[in-house]
Amino acid sequence: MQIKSIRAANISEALVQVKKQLGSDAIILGHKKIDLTATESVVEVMAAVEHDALKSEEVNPVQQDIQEIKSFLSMLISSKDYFTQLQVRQPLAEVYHSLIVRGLDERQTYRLLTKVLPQVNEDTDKRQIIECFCRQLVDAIRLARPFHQLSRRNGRPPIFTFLGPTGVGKTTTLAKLAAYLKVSRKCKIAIISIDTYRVGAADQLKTYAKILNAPLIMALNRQDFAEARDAFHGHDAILVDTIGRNFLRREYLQDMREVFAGTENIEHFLVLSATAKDNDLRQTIFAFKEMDFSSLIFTKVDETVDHGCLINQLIRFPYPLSYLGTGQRVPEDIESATHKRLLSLLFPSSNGVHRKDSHGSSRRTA
Ligand SMILES: Nc1nc2c(ncn2[C@@H]2O[C@H](COP(=O)(O)OP(=O)(O)O)[C@@H](O)[C@H]2O)c(=O)[nH]1
Ligand SMILES: [Mg+2]
Repeated sequence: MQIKSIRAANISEALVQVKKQLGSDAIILGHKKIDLTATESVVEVMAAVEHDALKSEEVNPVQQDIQEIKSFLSMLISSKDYFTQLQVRQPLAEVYHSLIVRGLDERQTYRLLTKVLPQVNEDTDKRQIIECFCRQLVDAIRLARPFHQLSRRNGRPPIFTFLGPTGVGKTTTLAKLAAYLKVSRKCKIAIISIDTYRVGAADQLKTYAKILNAPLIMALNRQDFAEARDAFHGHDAILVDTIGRNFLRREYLQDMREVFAGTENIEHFLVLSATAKDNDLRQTIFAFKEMDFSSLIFTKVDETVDHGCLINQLIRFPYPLSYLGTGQRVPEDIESATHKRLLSLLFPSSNGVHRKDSHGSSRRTA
């Protein structure tokens, strides 16, 4: 909280100043008249403004919740008939409930199932409904192939950054993908580690860089980063690790934006853990929106049996998915995301569904 005393000739002028200097959210704590001379006096207003970054970040997801509830309600009201059908048609209701049990968001599931309804009649069985649902899911989920073409722009190599909360697997994922680029794609890669908070936790990355025989520069600020980037000008791709901080603190994202400002040919990955809670994932993606990241990477897919939360983010947000981290081993445990794989996470034992989705992979966006 910032507290400020503002003096003016009269109270209304003082209030104008408060608004100007502290914004319209300022609260007035009190005011008094101060005599300067026997004939001259001023009014002093004491005002305060809340400067807690966390608080202002929290507002958005709450507003988003309200927005979602509103639109869910209006959707229910406007599609009452569909909802009745959903309830009375036994196989449809069963599919709906089995998806909710797997952690899929009720509103999104309902939305996708209503699209399935026109294709459902009395003879449609559960398996056919699931197949229709999967086609809707495939249409709704975008995939990305960020390394499909490693093009230089204005003579500069592409830069890929790994952003995200602490401990999700940013460094591990970077190492896995660095190995892929180096070994399978025969690329000359370089690594930069950004540590604006001077946490100094780079031993793990140093070890990986050494094994891969890739140069590594530690950058503490924007200037360091610009110098490192220029030094690696001749490489095919630059991978950038970041030391995570609580992403809800506005400074973290501000620092990152500042470090990368003006950098050409840069793509950001937002790395998330498949073990995180639905609401936390949603808030994280929401908070990172301002970084304009180009795709999501989900790690720790092997550490949960409930992959609904992962799927929820892909149908809730327009961001494509590029990779799935499937274990701790470097470099083996990483997969390019495919629709087939995503569907197998949601329907682990229904084989028919997987075959059906093989068309889905044509939606790759590289
Ligand atoms: N099971 C599993 N563990 C992972 C995966 N990716 C990373 N980890 C582990 O998660 C922990 C944190 O990883 P790290 O790369 O240091 O996270 P960072 O803080 O985001 O850089 C380490 O123990 C990794 O081995 C994954 O896909 N599956
Ligand atoms: Mg790390």
